Order: sequence, then C-alpha cells, then structure tokens
Amino acid sequence: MPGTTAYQYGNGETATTAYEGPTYGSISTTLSGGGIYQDKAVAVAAGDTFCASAEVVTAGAGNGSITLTVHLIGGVTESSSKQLVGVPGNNGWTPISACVTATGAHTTVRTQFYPGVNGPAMGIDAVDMHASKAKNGGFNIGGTDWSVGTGGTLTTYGAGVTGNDPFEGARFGAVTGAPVYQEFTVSPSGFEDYCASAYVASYGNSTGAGGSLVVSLITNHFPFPIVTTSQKDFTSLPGGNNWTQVEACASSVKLYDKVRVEIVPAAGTPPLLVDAVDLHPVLDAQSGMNGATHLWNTAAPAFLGLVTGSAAYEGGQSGAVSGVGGAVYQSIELPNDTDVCVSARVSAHTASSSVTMTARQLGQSTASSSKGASLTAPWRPLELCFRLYGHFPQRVGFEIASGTTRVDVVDVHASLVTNGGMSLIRPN
Ligand SMILES: [Ca+2]
Ligand SMILES: [Ca+2]
Repeated sequence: MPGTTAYQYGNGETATTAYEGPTYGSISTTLSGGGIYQDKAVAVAAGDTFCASAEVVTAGAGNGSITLTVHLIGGVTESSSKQLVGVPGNNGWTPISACVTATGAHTTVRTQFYPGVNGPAMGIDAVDMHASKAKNGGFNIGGTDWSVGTGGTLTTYGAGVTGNDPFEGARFGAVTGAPVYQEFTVSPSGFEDYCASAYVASYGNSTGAGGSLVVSLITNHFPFPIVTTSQKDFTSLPGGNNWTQVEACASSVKLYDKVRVEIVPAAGTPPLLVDAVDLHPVLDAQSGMNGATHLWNTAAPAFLGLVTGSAAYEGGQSGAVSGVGGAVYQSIELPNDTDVCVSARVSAHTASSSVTMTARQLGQSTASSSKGASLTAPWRPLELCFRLYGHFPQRVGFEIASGTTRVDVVDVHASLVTNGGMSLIRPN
C-alpha cells in the first residue's frame, strides 16, 4: 500500500527475534490506510465465517499499535477488525485475531494489517486465516445463527455499554442461564477432530464469570445419539477488557453426523461474555489427547504419557512428553503448496521444561518451521505456520529439550494465507 515500508527480518538482524521460524515481517506506514494485505479468491456465501490471527510485536523498543482486519470483498465490503495499542516491543509478541461473517455474497477474503500511522515498525508472524464452521462467531451481527437453551438468554452489546469492549469487531455476546450453541450436519459423515476456540470474560468490571467451551461430535443412533464431547472449563474470569482465550478439541472413534459448539455459563456467576468463537476441523488426530494417544508417534528416547484432572488443559487429559532428544509427532500428508498453521497449549509438568514445536518435512534436516519455549507451570499457547512443498509428509509435533512438558489442543489446520510464517524459503 502507498506510504508503507515492509521488510522480512531474520533472527539477529534486529532487537526482535522471530516469533516462529527463521524470519518475521516488519511494516510501518506514513499514510492512513497503509499496510500490507493478502487476497484469497473464495466464493463466499451469506453466513460463511472467516477467522484470522497472528502474533504481533513492536519491532525493537517502544509501544506501537496495529490493526488486523478481515475484509470480505466483492459486493458490499464487510469487515471485522481487532486493534491493539501499546503493543510491547523487542520480543513481547502478542496474539491478535478477528472473525468476520458474511451477510451477503463475496468473491475475496482479504487479510490486512494496518500499523499505526507514523508509529514504530510493527513485527508480524504466524499469520493464519481459515474458514470457521461457527457462523457469526464474533457476534458482530447480533445473536444471529446462535440457539439458546431453555431458560437462557443471549444479549449482544457494542462498546461502551457494559464496561466491556468487544474483543473484536462491533459486538460481543453475553450469556446467562443456559448454553448458547450451534450445531451443523457433517456430510456425508465426519471422521475428523474438531477444535474450537473463543474469547471469554466476565460482565462489566466484575470478576467471577465461569463456564465451559464444549465441542461435541454426535452420532445418530436409535434411541439415543452417541455424543463424544470435550470441554474446557474456566472459573473466576476477569472482566473489563481482559478477555481470556480458551480452546477445546474433540475426537471421535466413531463416524459422526453432527458437530456442536456450545458456550455454557456456570450457575450463580455474572453473565459470561463471549467473542470470536472459531470451530474448524483439524488435520491431526487425538488433538485433545483425551484418553487415547495411540495415533501419536514417538521417536526415541521420547515417551508420551497422559496426565489427568487439574493437570490437564481441557477434556480430562493432556499429553506429557519427556525424553530429551526425542520427539512426539504425527505425520501429516497434504497436497503440494498447502499452507498450514499449527497451534497448541504447553506447560511444564516438571518444575521447568523446554520443548520445540516443529513441522519437519520427511528427509529435511531444516525444519519447515519451529517455535521453541522454556516453560514453567502456566499453560502457554504456541503457534507456527508453514508452506508445504513437494508431496512428502510433514512430521508435526514436539521435540524435547528438557524436563517433561504437558501438551494439549494440538490443532493442525490448513490456512488460506500463503507464507503466514513470513519465511518463504524453499527447502534444498
Ligand atoms: Ca465481536
Ligand atoms: Ca486434553
């Protein structure tokens, strides 16, 4: 865009290290509306939803600002944005995301970043954009597409009404009394995992809302359907604009007919606020590591166990990976020139641990992308994005550097953004 400067930086070239992989993007602008974007031709119908996310930082010292917008172009443009101000510098990488839902037809989805005009250069990495099955997941067009359980309420608000601003876009949802949910039929029959994420908060400036994000895979079976569920429970959420991201992934060993995503408010707590609900199928299996891990591979000397109860991030169990120098992975086979993003939650099971989440093409010594982390007890999200060349499987998983690390909600999915890792380097 006019007035915009864009670079790709490698590690060691600036005070900022790439969030993932060897390089990150850096942009600044002198003109309003300046920035970078990428268009993807998609036949968009009313109700279709797209979610974009990335990691951003002020490149070097300072506290810059940046806006991520998903535009639906062709016809009357529809957009949703998330602005961050006072973004930390150096290596204070911060997640950003937005979801847009079409109310009419469009031809193109545009993922765009606008740095603050005349502000410091902003770093961008791990850019992901994909279709979400959850329609109106941003509640930006009111309560459309959501069902409310008996005795429950769903109210949507814009900024400046309740003491909370939307996490993204124009509005957010407030849930009381019963679950709000969406259910859709999988055709002909699903055999994939589904992962969901959402941002949640407590109404007003109170602290204390709680509840669950639930993903269910439903098999029609007379007289009662078989429901395989995974859920992320949360309590004592902060209010104001302190939105918390939660994730859950469900796996089924049976073919299923329907998928449901639910936001369940806890009884006796303030209204539960929700925004940016994203639900999508994933390319890996046993993504939630809930009770079974036999589809995960181990490379010696790695060991994969399960931890339960409060040690798990969601769904009752998490994986626990150990064995320094080994790896726990799945082989993902994809068409040539596919863009893929991977996210997961990790936490130290021992007092501290370190692990590198890696995508590595079979036969290549250089990883397609990787994201290392030194961990203590709190759960941390990790993300990476890569572009697949050639027809060889990618090993996606965790390489173990020290201690035992808990892993959960391992979400491998195709992205509609090309080179989201900002490191378009072909393997040798
Ligand atoms: Ca919203
Ligand atoms: Ca789990």
